[in-house]
Amino acid sequence: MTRCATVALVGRPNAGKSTLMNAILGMHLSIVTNKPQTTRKRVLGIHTEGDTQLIFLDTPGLLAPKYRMQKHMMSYVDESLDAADIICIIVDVKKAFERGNVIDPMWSEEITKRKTPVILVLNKMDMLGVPKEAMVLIEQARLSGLFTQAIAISAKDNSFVVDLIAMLSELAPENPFEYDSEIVSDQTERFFVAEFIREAIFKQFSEEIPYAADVSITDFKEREEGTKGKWYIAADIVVERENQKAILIGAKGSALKQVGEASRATIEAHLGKPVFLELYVKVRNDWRNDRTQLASLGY
Ligand SMILES: Nc1nc2c(ncn2[C@@H]2O[C@H](COP(=O)(O)OP(=O)(O)O)[C@@H](O)[C@H]2O)c(=O)[nH]1
Ligand SMILES: [Mg+2]
Repeated sequence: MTRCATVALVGRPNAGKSTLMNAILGMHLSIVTNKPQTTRKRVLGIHTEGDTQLIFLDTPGLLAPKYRMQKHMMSYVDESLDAADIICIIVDVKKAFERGNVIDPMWSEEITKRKTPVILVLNKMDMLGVPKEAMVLIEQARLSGLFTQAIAISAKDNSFVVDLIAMLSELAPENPFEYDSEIVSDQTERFFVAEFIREAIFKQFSEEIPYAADVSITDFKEREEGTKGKWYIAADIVVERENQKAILIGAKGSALKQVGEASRATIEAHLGKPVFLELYVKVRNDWRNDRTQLASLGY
């Protein structure tokens, strides 16, 4: 008998959804930065252990959409919630404690309208000076009747993550595996490469640039094992305005070079191959609201 469940990871921006996904998978699959709205698409990660397969869907943080792009982001959340056998609501425990309420209108309606079991995951326990403070929130969660289970973890420190996995495994329905047990994701290398470049941009620039930028892989040539040639990858970094392009490129190309170096390191670690990476910056006026541009960027 095997068990298999699709698990949606949802919650506000910056709650630690992608960090948790990576902690569960034991690898850097979903990009993480200290800025909200880093994750823009659905990222699928598969955890297979013994006779249980858990298929995680990491999602963009819940928000009221202002751009067409953000509408797409929220549709990935909806689709993931619809596909889920189990929903994990990830909450920043410190923020919930400061707010004095663990129930958040941002997601409470979404989850009550579904019959799917819901686990409340209080994350960032390492940030709570007094861990007991979380008890109040767990009690609130219990009284609300909204959750099947509640658990307090730290995704960053990988504490109680195995307990969450055990909790999910117990709730997983009896099903055949959906994926081969060796597979970690069904998404393409191209997708992850574009994500790693975006991650480097998020880390390197402050406020405006990360949100105005996206990445499109224009060339991806795998080279045979044993040949000296590196894999060749070319990508366009799309921004909204000329001045953003100038900032991204920097004096004598120094900023873009830094993006290239940082992302190449992550890409090489992910692919396990040496890579020749070429980056170009393109201006695409108002792409975040443009249906055609969004489609070409995979939204
Ligand atoms: N202290 C602490 N920080 C965390 C924890 N989990 C995530 N973070 C940080 O919170 C920020 C947002 O994390 P991320 O996984 O991108 O959040 P997401 O937007 O929900 O996917 C990053 O700076 C993470 O390093 C945690 O358990 N403890
Ligand atoms: Mg994320």
